[in-house]
Amino acid sequence: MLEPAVQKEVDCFMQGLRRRNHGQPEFHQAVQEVVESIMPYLLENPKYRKAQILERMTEPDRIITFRVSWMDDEGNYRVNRGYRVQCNNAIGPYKGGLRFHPSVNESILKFLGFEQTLKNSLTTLPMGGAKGGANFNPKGKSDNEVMRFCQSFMTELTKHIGKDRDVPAGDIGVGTREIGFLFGQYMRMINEFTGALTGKGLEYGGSLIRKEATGYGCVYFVEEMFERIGDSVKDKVCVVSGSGNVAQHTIEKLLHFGAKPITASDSSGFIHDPDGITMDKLNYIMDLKNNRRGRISEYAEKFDCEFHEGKRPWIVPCDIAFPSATQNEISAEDAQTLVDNGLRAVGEGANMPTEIGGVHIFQKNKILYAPSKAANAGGVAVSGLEQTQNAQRYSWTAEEVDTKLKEIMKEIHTQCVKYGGWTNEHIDYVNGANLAGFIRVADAMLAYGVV
Ligand code: NDP
Ligand code: 2IT
Repeated sequence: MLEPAVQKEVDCFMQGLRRRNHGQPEFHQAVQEVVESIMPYLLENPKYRKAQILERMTEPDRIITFRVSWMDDEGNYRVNRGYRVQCNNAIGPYKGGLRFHPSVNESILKFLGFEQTLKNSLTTLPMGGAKGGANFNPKGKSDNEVMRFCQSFMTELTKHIGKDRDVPAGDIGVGTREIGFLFGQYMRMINEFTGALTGKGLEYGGSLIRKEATGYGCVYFVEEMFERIGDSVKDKVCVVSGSGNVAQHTIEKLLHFGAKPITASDSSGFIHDPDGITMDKLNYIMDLKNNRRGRISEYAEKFDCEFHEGKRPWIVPCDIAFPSATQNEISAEDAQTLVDNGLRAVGEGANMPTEIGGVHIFQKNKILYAPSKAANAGGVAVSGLEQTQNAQRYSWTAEEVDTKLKEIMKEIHTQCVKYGGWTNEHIDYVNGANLAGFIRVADAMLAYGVV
């Protein structure tokens, strides 16, 4: 609970933000979570308020919107809306993923870009924050349709990106296949081979461990939280949502650590495998999702376990929850159910997967709660390492990249402990991540004066 005077300031700021950004609930939510964390610090340090840092940080540098016309396999004209929201480049060139999903709109991309700005700051690497994408649904589209869409999208996006300007990567619906098509078109347009995208294939400038980095990093972070209290993720029962890039590599790293993942999901429902998802079963999921682009329900048929149609996995008792699908997938009610069932920790692989009411429940119950901007920062961190390797025209081994990823996740944990332990004994990782991420960007903005 915030002090009444702090709450009043939060409410006042949020009222203005809502008025300026009408009808953008996801953006309001992301900002509110941060403002609740940092307002006590801002009140103690008036220089940030005098310089209107919060007002400026919540106003993206620019929002680019464009038409993406393409032709489907039947020869029909199709049109989608493309975006790039360049939020803040105070500490480095804009950096952040591209999302292709029918739900994509300005509110979602502004929330993701704002989160990305603070997340990238936490990595300690020189990266600003951005996010982009389109309301394009890759599901059911042929490879040729996806290629034509990507080429049309990149024909416009090329004008706004570059290795020292803005470096996009993948997110929901954008994986190695899409990055290949996008990078191919980018190179055609500028006639140079430069690392203006990350998440590239290994043959053309990609980094080892990038595809694994978000899920691996999330488990490394949760292990750090347990280690601090003399425990470990080993033998813990884990409930994972999603079955895409982040979920797959979270499950893989959990298996390396001797934990027991028992669920996976997609937008149709979740599978519950009480015997545990093994490495063989995970390989089946990877083939199902990455090659055959099938549905997770097929897992239940193949391995004879339950499929819960239209449901999320939070009703299954567990020690650790790893939401790894999308935003707002854990409601306050889900959070309470998890806590009532003995939850110890949460590692957010997805961006903002927990509604604010759920965040408060985790905080109140002193759950080891790793918020997304800390827990899933491993993905963009290895993207940063991919940029470094491209700039050096050199590639590091998987071991070298993995070691650096572990070091970065450890450092993020250290920063969260430093800034999240200033009010009481228990580490509030939400406050820690928000404050640590904010200060670096804010201090850079202060140095620039009125810009
Ligand atoms: P993928 O596209 O590889 O996988 C997304 C998964 O989430 C799929 O299983 C998908 O199911 C499911 N999903 C997507 N939207 C919904 C929805 N509205 N309701 C239920 N399930 C849904 O994406 P990623 O694994 O890359 O991304 C997952 C999350 O992790 C996102 O929040 C993303 O922003 C975040 N993230 C990703 C990073 C990365 O490096 N890729 C880095 C940091 C964060 P279906 O196939 O049925 O749509
Ligand atoms: O949300 C994220 O951090 C990402 N989708 C990864 C961004 C990146 O630039 O690698």
